[in-house]
Amino acid sequence: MSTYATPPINPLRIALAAAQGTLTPEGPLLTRRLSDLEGLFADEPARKRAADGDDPVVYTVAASPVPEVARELPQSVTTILPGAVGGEFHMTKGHQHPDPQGEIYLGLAGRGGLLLHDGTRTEWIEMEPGVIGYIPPGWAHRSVNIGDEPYRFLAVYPGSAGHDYGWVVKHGMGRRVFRDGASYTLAPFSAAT
Ligand code: S6P
Ligand code: ZN
Repeated sequence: MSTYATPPINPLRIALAAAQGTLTPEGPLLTRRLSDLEGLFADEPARKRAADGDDPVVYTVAASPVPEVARELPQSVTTILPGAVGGEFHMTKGHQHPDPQGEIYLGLAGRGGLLLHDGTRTEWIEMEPGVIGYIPPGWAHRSVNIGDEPYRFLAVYPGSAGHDYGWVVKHGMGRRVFRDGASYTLAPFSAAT
């Protein structure tokens, strides 16, 4: 049997309730409101007005109890509520994994998209229930709700990958995703005003 610097946790049975967005047993629950997303939307004055008003929840992340440590595979369920700021659809902060490792997303509910950027190239994967979006090592990723209902997905990622949010602030994400009638349009990335 192998020896480990950090002993692995015990086998776990985890129940995923796709309609509720819960994992049981549950780990930490994170809630991001517009006030947590300063400087991320193109129309920063619109974001600030809404944040200073009712400050709506943009997304939640419900984690399982599997820890973010080397060799473990943590999971989380992200739910992005429908809405837009200055026409730009609700989205996650976006991050790069400082230890470049792959990650998978599985669509659970609603309509969304997975925006990927490696500093030069940009990719867009439309997501819906049953679709796996694969994030290769080295690609920053952001999720966007392009529908009128909550968009929800399961993420599974290496516990030692880490999360670098500054990378996205510095490099952008290549595109922004705006409402366009009943659909959406991918616009060139622009700095927040
Ligand atoms: C973790 C994975 C997701 C995101 C979540 C929120 O590697 O990619 O669980 O953390 O979708 O996005 P963000 O960019 O705020 O972490
Ligand atoms: Zn990630």
